[in-house]
Amino acid sequence: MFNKLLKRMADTETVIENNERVYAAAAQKVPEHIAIIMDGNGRWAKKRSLPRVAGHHEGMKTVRKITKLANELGVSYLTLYAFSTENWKRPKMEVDFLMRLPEEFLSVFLPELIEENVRVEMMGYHHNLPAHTIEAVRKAKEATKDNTGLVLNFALNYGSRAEIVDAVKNIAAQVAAGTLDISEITEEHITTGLMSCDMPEPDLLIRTSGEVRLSNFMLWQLAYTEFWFTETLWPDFGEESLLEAIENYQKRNRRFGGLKGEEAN
Ligand code: V07
Repeated sequence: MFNKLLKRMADTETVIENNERVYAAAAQKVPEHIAIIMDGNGRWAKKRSLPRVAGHHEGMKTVRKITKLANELGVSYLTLYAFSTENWKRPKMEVDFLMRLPEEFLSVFLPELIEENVRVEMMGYHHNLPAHTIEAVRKAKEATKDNTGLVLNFALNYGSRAEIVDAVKNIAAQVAAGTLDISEITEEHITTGLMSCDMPEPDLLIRTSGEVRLSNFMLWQLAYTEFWFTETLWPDFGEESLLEAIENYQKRNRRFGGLKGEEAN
């Protein structure tokens, strides 16, 4: 009885402490666009002698928590790397399971996303994706299209080099057609040819689980982004973890190649 009361007090303290951190973080410059490579779901499961898919399923709950907090903090765009074009190489059973997750996630959480004014988007290639997966995402996009809060952008069957090649092909076609001169080609032509063309570039990239690489994720868009790598596995990445990443981001002095703050004097 006494132990339970103590636990309850400790939990309440954590909630109060987190609320204070949310309030303080929201009062400063919050990253407008956060992109996350959600790694470590398989390892989380392995540590518990569970099948890898149990880790993916647990990771879905983290998506819910992090979306909610990002929205509360006033983040405008949250891009989550859910499935890469390289992930098709995984065992068929695992791929089939992953392709069911968008439906499962949305069947449980879509009402909540609507309630929270979140807009669902997807970035990635439709080809190869099962019809049921595309249909689930299409419905969610449709149901949330007029929402004005956080944009929750799932990178699904996404590969950065492929999208850059596509943007280049589009430019080449315009040159071949005589509607664009080579001398007129700018960065803007590439940027507008990417699937993220309607979003600002990410201000903060987070990768969980201790891997320190980009794995073909938003290579062009991350040119000036601040990086945050953490050993924490995605299913363990809680409110405190996102707050820690944002607090660290807020301490940094972004220069975009120029001079700002201290060194400018
Ligand atoms: C996936 C859960 C999170 C950890 C990373 C891998 C497993 C949510 C979605 C999703 C995608 C589109 C959508 C709504 C939800 C998802 C896949 C994997 C393939 F419109 N989580 N999650 N999709 N994982």
